[in-house]
Amino acid sequence: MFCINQKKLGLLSLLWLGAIVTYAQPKKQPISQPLVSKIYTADPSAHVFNGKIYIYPSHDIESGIKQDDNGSHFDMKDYHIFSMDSPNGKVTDHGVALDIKNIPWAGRQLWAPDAAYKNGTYYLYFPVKDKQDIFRIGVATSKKPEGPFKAEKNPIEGSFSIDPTVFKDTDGSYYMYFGGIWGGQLQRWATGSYNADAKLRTPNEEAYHPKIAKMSNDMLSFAETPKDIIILDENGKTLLEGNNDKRFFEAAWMHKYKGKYYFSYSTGDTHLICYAMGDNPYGPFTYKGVVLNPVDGWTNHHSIIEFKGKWYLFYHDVQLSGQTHLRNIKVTELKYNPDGTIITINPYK
Ligand code: FUB
Repeated sequence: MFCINQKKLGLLSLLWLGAIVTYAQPKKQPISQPLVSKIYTADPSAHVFNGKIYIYPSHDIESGIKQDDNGSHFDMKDYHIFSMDSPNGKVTDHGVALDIKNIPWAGRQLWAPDAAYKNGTYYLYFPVKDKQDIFRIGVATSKKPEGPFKAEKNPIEGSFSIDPTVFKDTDGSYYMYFGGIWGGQLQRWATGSYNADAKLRTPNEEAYHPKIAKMSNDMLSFAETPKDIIILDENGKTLLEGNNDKRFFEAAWMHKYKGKYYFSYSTGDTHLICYAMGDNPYGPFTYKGVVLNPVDGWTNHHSIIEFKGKWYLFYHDVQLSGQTHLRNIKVTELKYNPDGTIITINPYK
């Protein structure tokens, strides 16, 4: 005989309800799959060198360090470089290209890198904390895009904060864009010199400005003191800290499309990749919209390249691990509207 009391009936009803709700909400599907699954990778900076795509990502590891707002759990120690013949092609892991123990001035936390090529040499730019625990930007060189890279003895003079990206303009000039707030320490440089106790700005104050510096001919130093990049809203007003779904947080990237400059970046605590457009590499740039909606995991980071007439967005999420500090890189096609604005990408269907 099937016998059930009131309490059991209540519990059963709850289980049935749960099953119905789960069934009614199909699991969201990612629009693309991880490019690499043997190791964790993040912050993919992609470039086309010698007709191939090279990806310069962070190499995430389980450090055992507790998660905090300074990103201490991102305690990476080396870089691997990847290449592919096409965005859908086989991905080759070229192994360790640079190890933190071979960077003479480095302390800890090898974060998001980028690369550039000039006159027969490849340059790998990277942020890492120095031995005083201050983020600086370093450079390493190689004759091959995949490395191995040899680090310079000192960080780039006048560099600070994180997430360097080096853009080659059509006139052959190179510019570095960089910066990141919170754990990226940009707020500590607001007065022009380092202040470890600097407080974050309040919502009505101007947002922190990302930085730009033209590179010297040798690509190893800045040709000028870093300048502010100003991002304006649609009314021509500088974004405020309170506009945290639009203001710069970290992860700068620059690309040029039909003569316009596109400065794209992460909004950090609102997890978007946004972009702003301008008429020259220094800006000002006017906010235009969202490139990529939030991905699973706290951080959102990207790069944009053209390959054989199509445009691609490289990004990451945490599909393989489900953990914020163990990410995996991905790629998807990026499209423009006829007026040059970018069609927002949803990373899940
Ligand atoms: O990977 C470490 C940091 O997380 C990067 O430098 C940021 O852009 C964020 O993705």
